[in-house]
Amino acid sequence: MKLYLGMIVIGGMLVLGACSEEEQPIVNDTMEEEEMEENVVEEEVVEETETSEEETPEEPSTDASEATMGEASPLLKKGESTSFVFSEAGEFSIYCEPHPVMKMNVVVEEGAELSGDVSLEIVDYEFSEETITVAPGTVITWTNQDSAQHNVAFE
Ligand SMILES: [Cu+2]
Repeated sequence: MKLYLGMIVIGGMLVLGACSEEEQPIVNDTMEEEEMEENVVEEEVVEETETSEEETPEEPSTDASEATMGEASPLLKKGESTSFVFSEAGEFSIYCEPHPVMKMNVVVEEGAELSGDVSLEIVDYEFSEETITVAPGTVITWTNQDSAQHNVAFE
């Protein structure tokens, strides 16, 4: 009799285990991706940072606008990015509109080592490079890794 009860208990645990495993994918399917991302931002889940980093490198050069004085990107939420093309040689002072203390410089110079697509980050209220020298035609993409919103603005 004891053995029989034991079997029932084990059987019940197996069924429960199977159910809880099945429930997770169903919940994920019904939640829209946008809602999930918003939840992540609000809850500030540290583990999810890796996921947003993986999503980052997606065709940086497609919607890049020309780097021009007075130009500014929209505010970037965590994980969002913005790209600018630096076609003209010269020096560009960049800052963040909500936090003007955040500054960096882009020097565009013929023959510079960096060219093509360059990725920078905005982390802990700082641009990941203070000064960066790139060749004309370089596309720089900034990705915000902070929960606070930042942008990329040209003086
Ligand atoms: Cu900022």
